[in-house]
Order: sequence, then structure tokens, then C-alpha cells
Amino acid sequence: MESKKEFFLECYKLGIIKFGRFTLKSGIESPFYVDLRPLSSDPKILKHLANYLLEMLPLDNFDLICGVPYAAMPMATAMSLESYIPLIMKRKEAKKHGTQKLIEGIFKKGQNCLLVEDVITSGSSLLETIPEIENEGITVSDIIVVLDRQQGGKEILEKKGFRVHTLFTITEVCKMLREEEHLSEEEVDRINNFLSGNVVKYVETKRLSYEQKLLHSDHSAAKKLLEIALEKKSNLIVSADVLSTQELLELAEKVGPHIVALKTHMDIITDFDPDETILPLKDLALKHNFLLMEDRKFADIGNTQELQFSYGIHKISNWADLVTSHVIGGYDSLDCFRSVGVIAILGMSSKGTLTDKTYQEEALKVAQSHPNVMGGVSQKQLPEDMLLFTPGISLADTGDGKGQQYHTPEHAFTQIHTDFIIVGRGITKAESAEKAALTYKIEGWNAYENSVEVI
Ligand code: BMP
Repeated sequence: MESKKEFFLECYKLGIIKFGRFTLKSGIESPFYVDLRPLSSDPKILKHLANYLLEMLPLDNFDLICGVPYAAMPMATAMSLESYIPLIMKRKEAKKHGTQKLIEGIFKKGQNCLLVEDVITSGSSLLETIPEIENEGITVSDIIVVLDRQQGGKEILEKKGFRVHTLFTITEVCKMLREEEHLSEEEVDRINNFLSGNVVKYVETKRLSYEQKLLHSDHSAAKKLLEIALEKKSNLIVSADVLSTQELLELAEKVGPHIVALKTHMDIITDFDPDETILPLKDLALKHNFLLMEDRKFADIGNTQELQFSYGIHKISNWADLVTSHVIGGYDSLDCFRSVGVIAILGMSSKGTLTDKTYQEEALKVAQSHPNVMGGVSQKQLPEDMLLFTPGISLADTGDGKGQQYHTPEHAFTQIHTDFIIVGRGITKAESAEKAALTYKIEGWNAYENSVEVI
């Protein structure tokens, strides 16, 4: 093969980089514009490109290869043809009919996929694509990129643990073009000035990561929940506010793969039956690895709560991993919840709630001091030793006309450093609960990751 420089100059002739003034998708004005799609129209160049990329990689590591749609798809195809590594295809949007698949092709869970990208800027399209691939049980360890615009994306992905290989950087490209007098000194300066002021950086925050919380936590239910979060890359709890056993089980089956816990209000299930409702629900929780959180919101004296927890038709203590409880009955009222993780109701999401600042401060003191309590429901930030659960989450609505007040997952993670988002109707009333759960899972996980990253 010719030298890397000769190869680049061949590519350049196809008009893949233009210099001047260009307004990017983000609204920023850039002195250069990169579009590598023309490379796919020259079979010889595409084949060479595929081989250059393959030479840079430990090929034994990969079972599959996938291009980020659309520009990198022909590149990934060419690499697959040259290396015999099977190709899978990622759709931009799931099919509206039939299987609703996002990933097409033949693959098995546990396989490792090489991801191919044409240009990396902030890394945002890779950050959207990777969870969608990982959601199929496929791992992604390496990303190969043809051109790095050197605006921070590579570093962000590397901080997240991916190996990012790049064939060309914009600095290298400018140097080669300058040597060949395709670019003037002034143009190179303009590009360097642009690059120095347009790098995407991490935002430093003070919140603890799930790993750190796991190390510090001494509550077994909290540990379990954090372990599931890390394993499934999810911080989503779905609120199953449905009225029949069938609806409950169908929902659990659909959203199960994407959640850390299913929150129930068992007292609204009209045909509740311990054998018909709880046994299959427990099986689904085991199958999809999520916890059961009964949102009973206990609010009585200790003795009554003990009876409500273990007796009556629901026998919550027999099956729940987590329960919600007010702390209004005082410290001793929480003693009965020995076998579960208690999530204390500290602040509510509804308009006009009486859980004002003073209430929250007092309620927090009780909750924080009790060993059965592992966290709280609140719309405000909590101390780091408490896991924060935030309901009132929706991507579409700001309210429900009945006093509920909604925020986005992004808000919950950046503004109040929540640990888990609780979503009800945003998922249960969606056309496809499964797809909506996946969307909230990805939104929640990205928002969490952005909130823990340190420069
Ligand atoms: P939705 O996302 O459909 O608004 O449902 C929210 C769920 O969270 C409901 O089950 C509700 O009981 C619960 N919840 C809440 O909305 N706000 C709170 O402050 C505490 C809650 O448990």
C-alpha cells in the first residue's frame, strides 16, 4: 500500500474536506467541513481505507463489526469483506412494524463488536449508538474512527473506557495539506484557533458514582440495587400503575430487561391473588433481574405498620425487596421493616405538597438515622449516604392536570443528583412500553454518566 500521506492525498481529491466558513449542526461556525461520504463512491479507495483501518486493530478481539449510520456503514461493510468479520447493521430508528428491531443481522449475546465511525467531534452519535448495541447483549470495547476533528469526543469516550483508534487527526491532515501547499499558513492558524476554543469538556460535579456508593453502602437492598444498575446500565424504575394482574405481568415482561426495579401499588390491582399475581411477578423479577418495590407509603404507628407489612391480603413482607414509607410515625415506626430496604418519603412531587423545607429536614434526620432506611423519595438533593429516588419524571409532559409535576431525567441528574428515576405513565401509556422504557433507560444512564464525569 502507498504511504499514509499518499493515501490521504488521494482521498482529499474526492473533496472530503473543504475550507472556508461553515455553519455546523450545532450553530457554531467552523473554518473547515468534513464529509467522508464521497470515499464510498470510489471502490479502490474504500477498499484501501478498509485495509488501513483493519491494520490498526487487534482483529482477534472482534466477533462483529458495525458502522454508525449512515456514513460509516459502507466503510464497515468493506472492512467486513476484507476481514471476514461478520457485519451487523444498526438502524437509525426502530422499524415501526414487524420486529421493531434496532440491530439487524446475525449475532449472539456476549459477542464483542467493533464500531466504525467516519468522523468524531463531540462523540455524541457514538454515545447514542453504543447503548443501543449493548442493549442487545453485545459488548463494545473498541471504536475505529477515520478522522478525529480533535474537539474532545475521543477523550470523552476514552474516559468512559472505550479504546478509540483514529486513522487521521485534523492536525495531521492540515500538516499534510500545508506541506503540499493546499493550505496557507493563515488558514492553518485559523483552524488551530478554532480548535483551541471548541473542545467539548467534562463538567466536574461532586456527586458520587454508583461504584462509589456501592463501596460505602452497608444496606444489602441498596447494594443489590446498585449492582443491578451497574450491570444493566440502568437507573430506571418503572411505576406499574395498572389495574389488573394481566396488565401488570405484561408490563413487567416488556420493561423487565431495561429496569432496576418495578414499583407497584398492589392495592390498585383489582384481581389481586397471591398465587396468580405475586408468584409470576417474582419469576419475572428473577428472569429479568429487577427488584420489586411496593409503593405502600406506610404512615402509621409501628404496630399497625408491622401488621400492614406482613398480613392482610398483600403480605408485602413475603415478596417486596423495597418499600416506601413515610417517617411521620417517628423512628420506632420503621423498626418493623427488617427484611427490606426502606425508601423514606421525604418530599413529594405533587403541587401544594406539605413536605416543605422544614418537614424535609426533620424527616431526613429520622430517615438518615434508621438502619432500615436506604434512601428517600424527594425532589431535592439528599446527602450522599442516602440513595435518591425521583418520581415525577417525563420527557413529554410538565403535568397531568391532577397536580403531578414533571421534570426530565436530565434535570433530575444534573440539578438534584438523583440516583434513580421513577417513570409511570411516560412508559405505561406510551404506544410501546418496551421502546419507551429503553428510551428512558438510555436518557437516564447518559444523564447519570454526564453528572459523574470529572475533567
Ligand atoms: P407518573 O410517572 O405516571 O406520574 O407516576 C408516578 C408514580 O410515582 C406514581 O405511582 C406515584 O404514586 C409515585 N410518586 C409520585 O408521583 N410522587 C411522589 O412524590 C411520590 C411517589 O411515590
